[in-house]
Amino acid sequence: MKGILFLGVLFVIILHFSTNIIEVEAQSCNPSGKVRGTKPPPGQCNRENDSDCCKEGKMYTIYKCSPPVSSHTKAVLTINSFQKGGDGGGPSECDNQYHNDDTPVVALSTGWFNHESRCLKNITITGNGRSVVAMVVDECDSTMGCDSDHDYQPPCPNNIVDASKAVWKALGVPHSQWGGLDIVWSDA
Ligand SMILES: *[C@@H]1O[C@H](CO)[C@@H](O)[C@H](O)[C@H]1NC(C)=O
Ligand SMILES: CC(=O)N[C@H]1CO[C@H](CO)[C@@H](O)[C@@H]1O
Repeated sequence: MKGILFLGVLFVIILHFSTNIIEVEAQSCNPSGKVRGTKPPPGQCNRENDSDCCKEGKMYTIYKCSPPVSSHTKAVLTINSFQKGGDGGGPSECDNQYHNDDTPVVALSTGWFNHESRCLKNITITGNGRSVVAMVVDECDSTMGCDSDHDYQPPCPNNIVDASKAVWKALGVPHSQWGGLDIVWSDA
């Protein structure tokens, strides 16, 4: 009797772990490597609004993929300037233009940007109890960073919606809290 109970418990434990493993595998997006940080040359890496600058010798993980997209894909909302001279570096990849930060525009991590397939399309972002529609204009490059093309900023994590301040305003997030917010997004 005790033996059967023991086997039963063991079975449940094994089942628990094996379903966990399957779940992890379905969600998996493995790193594709690392880049080594180099010190930004003088005048490089715009620190506007606390942009992160690469640290010399630090290793940064890079990704070619993002987590699978669903109707409520979890992401982290960050802030970016898409204006000329802002912390976003060059013009947006989708249209080679700069964008006014008072318009709701975003950059997506490389996997979600998906080879420009979401370019100039809208996504719905839900966070802080509100929703906003924003247009995808750029890539937040998860595959490279710490070079002049990326203003000596680290590679993007693979789960980022990098948004203009208009998006933060529309979600009603107090200015002092702009920077990192758990959100969900979907194709609009
Ligand atoms: C995206 O949304 C904007 C503003 O709501 C709208 O003007 C534009 O037509 C939309 N674009 C697409 C591709 O749906
Ligand atoms: C993207 C963004 O919010 N940029 C802001 C950075 O900080 C300056 C000065 O406070 C603002 O003028 C920008 O709008």
